[in-house]
Amino acid sequence: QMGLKTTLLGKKIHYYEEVTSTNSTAKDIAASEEEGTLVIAEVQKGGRGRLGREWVSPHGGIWMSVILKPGIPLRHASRLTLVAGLAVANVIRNMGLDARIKWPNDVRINGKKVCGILTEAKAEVDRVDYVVLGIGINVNMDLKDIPESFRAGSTTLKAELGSHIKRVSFLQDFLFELEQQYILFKTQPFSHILNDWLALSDTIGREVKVTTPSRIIEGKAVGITPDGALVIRKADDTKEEIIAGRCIYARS
Ligand code: BT5
Repeated sequence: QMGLKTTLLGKKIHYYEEVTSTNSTAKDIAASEEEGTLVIAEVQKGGRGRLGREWVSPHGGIWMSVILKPGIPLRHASRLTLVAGLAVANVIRNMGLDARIKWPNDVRINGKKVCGILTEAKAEVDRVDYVVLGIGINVNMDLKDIPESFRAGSTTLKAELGSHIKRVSFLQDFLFELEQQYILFKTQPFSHILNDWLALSDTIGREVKVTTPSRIIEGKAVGITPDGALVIRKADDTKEEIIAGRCIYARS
């Protein structure tokens, strides 16, 4: 009924007017669902970012979670964040907007965040049972729908394009693109996706400050490891790899 162009993603869709978090709902049902099942909601009351941060999710956005069962080692799960970021950036670029990816999980237009990705996985020993890929895209909201404290750093597709977006056709295009990237992820060396990701990322070459729960690392982002960790060259010329953290550009 959605006219999807995919064979795997969205074969089954759980649609809600309102949930706490589509990622939480998806995790609750993931064990008994097939790969590709989607949870999508009009509004999230407790949308989550990483490390307990809030994700504002009013009417007009696309708040969704995809259940995947790639059978990969847990240490590779964060690669799917990059896969999803690449798919989002590609679809937005096809609309004529200059979407860029900020490591690890933001898609931005003109330096403003339009999408965030939250990847959560459950693993038995080292194999993932499932991965829940949570994707939030600011589509048709007005900037005033975003609370003032987040507004400066955020944007929406409507604000950038100057017109209303048809969410269903956007979702069809996005799921198609995500499925293509996911197939490449499963069949090709990850370096292929990483190369495409690097071409759209604006993080490498920047002076950055990355915050993790235990420390802050400052330096120049000089590369990305095969697993998607950010490589930072610090002032003392030593290098450090960070698999997860919040990245701030020193000058943006
Ligand atoms: C993220 O976290 O960017 C991951 C967001 C994932 C959201 C999706 S929606 C569907 C699924 N269900 C969920 O509950 N979550 C996922 P992080 O990198 O930690 O960034 C969070 C920060 O982004 C916040 O601290 C704010 O500064 C900012 N922010 C919050 N809401 C925003 C919005 N709608 N647009 C732009 N920025 C926002």
